[in-house]
Amino acid sequence: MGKPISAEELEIIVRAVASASHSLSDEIRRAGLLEHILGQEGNVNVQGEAQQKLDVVADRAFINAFLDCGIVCGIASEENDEFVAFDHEPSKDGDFVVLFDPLDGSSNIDVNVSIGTIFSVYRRVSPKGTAVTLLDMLQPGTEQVMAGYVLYGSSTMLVYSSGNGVNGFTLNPSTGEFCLSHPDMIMPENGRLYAMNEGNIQECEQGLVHYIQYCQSRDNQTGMPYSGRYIGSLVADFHRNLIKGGIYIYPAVPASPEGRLRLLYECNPLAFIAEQAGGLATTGRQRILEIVPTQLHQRVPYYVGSKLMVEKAMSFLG
Ligand code: AFP
Repeated sequence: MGKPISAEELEIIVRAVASASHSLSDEIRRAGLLEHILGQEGNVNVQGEAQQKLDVVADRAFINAFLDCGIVCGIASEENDEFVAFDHEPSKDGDFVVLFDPLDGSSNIDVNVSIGTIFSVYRRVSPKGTAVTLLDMLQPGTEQVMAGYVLYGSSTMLVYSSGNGVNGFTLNPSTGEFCLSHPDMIMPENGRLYAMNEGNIQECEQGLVHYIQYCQSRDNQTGMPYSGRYIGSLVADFHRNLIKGGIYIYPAVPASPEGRLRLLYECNPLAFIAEQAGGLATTGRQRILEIVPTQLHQRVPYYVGSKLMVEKAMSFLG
C-alpha cells in the first residue's frame, strides 16, 4: 500500500463522496418522477454501453465534488474516454487521484433496483505541480490508499476502507448525515450464496461449469445446494456477500473474452475492501490487487467474496 492517507485528507475525501452521493441519492429516489433523469441519454460510452441520463448526472456530481475538495489533482471515470487533469489551484497541487464508476448497475435504474457508486483513491506518482499523467491512473490496486462504494438500496450506505478495516455508514435522509451503522465489517470466511449471470454458463470454461455444479450439489460444506442470488448490480451483490458470506463471479466469456468488469473502477476498489474485510478477490488465477494495469478501461475476469469460497472456485480452475 502507498503512504497511508492522513486522517484530515481522509475526511476531505469522505466529505466529497458523502456530499455527491447524498444529492445523487435524492435524485435516484425521485427518478420515476423526473423526466430529465430517467431513461437513456442517447450516447454510447467508451465501454460501448448506452449511457443512462443518471449515469451522466452521477458522473458530473462526483467530478465536481472531487474538483472542489482541493486535494484531488485528477480523476478517471468509467463514463469518460480519457482521464481528466484538474489544472487550477489548489487542485493542481493535490496529492491524490480518484478513479470511479459513478453509477454501477445503471441498466437497473429504470426498473427500480439497487445501484451504486464505486471509487478508488491513489497517491499521484508524478511530481506535484505538474499535470497528472496516465501513469498516475495505471497503478496496481495494492497502491490504493482508500477505496469504497455507495449503495443506493433500500437505504443509502457508504462503505469504505483506508487500509485499516472496513466501516459502513447509513444515510439519515432527514439530516443528510451518514452515520456509522456497520463498524468493523468482516466478510464471513464461508457462505452459501453464489452470484453469477448463469445465462453464460454454457460458454464458460469447464472448471467453472464444474464449480457451479458443486455449488448446486450437496457436496459443499453445508450439505445442501447453495442459493443462487444475482442482482446484476455488482455493488449490491458484493454488499450482500460482504454481510452474509458468498461469492460473486464474472468470468471471461466469448462475448467478453477479458470478462466484463473494469479493473480500475470496479474490481480494484472492491478487491481492496474484500481483503480488508478478510475476503479474497482474484481473476480465478491471480490476485486482483497485484495486476499492473496497462489501459484505463481494462477488463478482467472477477471472483470476489468469502475467502474459502473463492479459494474453492479457484481449485476447480486449475
Ligand atoms: P451496467 O452498469 O452497465 O449496468 O453494468 C453493470 C455491471 O458492470 C455489474 O454491476 C454487473 O454485475 C454486471 O455488469 C452485469 O452484467 P450482465 O448483465 O452481463 O450480467
